Amino acid sequence: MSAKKEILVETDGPVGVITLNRPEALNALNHALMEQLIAAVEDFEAAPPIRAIVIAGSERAFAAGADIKEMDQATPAQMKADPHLSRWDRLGKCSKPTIAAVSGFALGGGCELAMACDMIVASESAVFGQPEILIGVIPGAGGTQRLTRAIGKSRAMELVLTGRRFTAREAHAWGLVNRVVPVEAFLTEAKKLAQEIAAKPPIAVSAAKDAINKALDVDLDTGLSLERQLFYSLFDTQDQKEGMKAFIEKREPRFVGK
Ligand code: DAK
Repeated sequence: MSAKKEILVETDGPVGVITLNRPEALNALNHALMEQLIAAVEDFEAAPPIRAIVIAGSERAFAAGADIKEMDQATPAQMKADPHLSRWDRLGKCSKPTIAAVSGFALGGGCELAMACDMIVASESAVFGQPEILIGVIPGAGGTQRLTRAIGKSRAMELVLTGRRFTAREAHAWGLVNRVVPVEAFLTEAKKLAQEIAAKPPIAVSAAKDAINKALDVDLDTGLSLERQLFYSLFDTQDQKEGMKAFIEKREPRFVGK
């Protein structure tokens, strides 16, 4: 493992911020970076005061993909056996809300990393794409699945089969990106959204996230049933009692996360 810090980690009140930090390689997602990134996500997930997580790149690059120089000579068996690859699935399973702050290149694994987050705030200069076809492969970290779910089959098919890049505006029009903001504002806007969500009752936030994610995977009846179970379970929380009491008393609620 590289001793170098491939990411920077900071907190801003209840928001954990992870910044990818390999500028020399446009934040290409090598093993060391992915290991550090997932460790940081797990730390934030385990820390009660942290209620939302922002994953950011630089202005020039969110991430230009998995590190091609680490895999160009690999065999199928080596790729399959690589213990680092399981880390790619971990982010999507994080129970706390995650927001990708994307500027510049979000290509290949970079686009997949952004899509594994719950929401994407993009700068006007953000460029998305799944260019794997141009180097002889296909997306391997969720690109064919998450992109298709987000923007529909025809568009995903064209983008993955041609490797064509697409802009933040296109991504926004297609529903992949929550909002497009001026370059200088992409990180602050992502943090602002994270702060807004972090102020909400965290058990309800986590339940809502779980239910929405399931909506993409299960049939409607199963989804409705899951939603109902989660809804009922929240009546066991102090925050539900406080939220409804505060409404009746015409005051702001004070959520405690219990
Ligand atoms: N890997 C390694 N190095 C990269 C890189 C990458 N993906 N992208 C850029 N770099 C490095 C360049 O090699 C260069 O390094 P030096 O030559 O200076 O040492 C430096 O970053 C600056 O890049 P450029 O000189 O190329 O900069 P330009 O502005 O001219 O071009 C670019 C920027 C982003 C258009 C270009 O760098 C580019 O096309 N990059 C590659 C984009 C790409 O093909 N990405 C997809 C990679 S495949 C999986 C998990 C993940 C994946 C698959 C499976 N499992 C869990 C199973 C993911 C796969 C991929 O992402």
